[in-house]
Amino acid sequence: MTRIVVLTGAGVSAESGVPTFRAADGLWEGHRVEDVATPEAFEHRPTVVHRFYDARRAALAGVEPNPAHRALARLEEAIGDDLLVVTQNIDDLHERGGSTRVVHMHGRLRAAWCRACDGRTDWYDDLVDLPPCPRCGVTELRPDVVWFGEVPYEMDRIVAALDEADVFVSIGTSGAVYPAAGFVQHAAARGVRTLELNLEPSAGTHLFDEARHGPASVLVPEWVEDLLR
Ligand code: BV8
Repeated sequence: MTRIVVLTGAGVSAESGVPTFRAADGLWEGHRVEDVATPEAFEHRPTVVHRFYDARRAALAGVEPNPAHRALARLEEAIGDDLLVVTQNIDDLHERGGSTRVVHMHGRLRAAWCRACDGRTDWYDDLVDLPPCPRCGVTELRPDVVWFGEVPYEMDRIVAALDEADVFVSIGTSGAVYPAAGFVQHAAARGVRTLELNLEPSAGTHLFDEARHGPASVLVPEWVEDLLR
């Protein structure tokens, strides 16, 4: 029975040194992220898109979970199945911080998806040199991430968790991208208590019962310690 659904965005990993989308002004090497994170970009400029994800995958080796990730893992240790973490992030810092109940609704950087056999495999290296799929050998691997215009993963599971939750907490997200940005309305419409923990007011901050502003590495441990007191 999910009592608490937590949604996280790039802000929860910011203090680990993973750049957020806004901090980079949504730009990467002069490209707008919205123009690189799309199936069309991958079809027309696969090398640019592969380099975008290869660079971010390589950078993951140099970052560590921060107190916010570890506090959420402590909460899962205390309440188990009553907590579900839904993350928009494609980094693996929630898992490396100790969380096991994590839904990557926008996919995972350290995973490759074969367009020939549909197989998904953990992946830690570059994809730009078109390595063969470990399962079928065809060189049709793409990053296993959800691009703009593609359907987020595990939406049924997420909506079911929101429907049965008592509390919805949004951490470190600007509320700019749907359907994740709409989860607060979905929760509020069902009488679920909603809380925003973010460095600054997000686009949807007015939709939350309560909003606390500051760094996730301070706000999240405080919130978890209060809950577990
Ligand atoms: C879909 C993976 C149909 C890839 C990402 C017009 C209107 C409304 C919607 C649309 C529209 N036109 C198109 C759409 C749909 C579109 C969309 O929303 N577009 C936007 C641009 C308007 N959405 C889609 O295409 C989605 N698919 O709609 O399919 C559907 C719908 C429902 C059900 C079934 C099918 C797919 C979107 C997925 C795109 N992929 N990521 C990759 O990573 O490269 S999106 C990416 O950006 C993230 O995953 C995240 O979702 C999004 C925003 O990023 P944030 O995580 O919020 O980060 P950001 O930098 O923006 O903000 C950071 C926040 O942290 C800030 O608020 C900051 O203050 C705070 N912060 C910073 N430091 C700290 C901190 N907080 C605390 N502590 C700190 N230290």
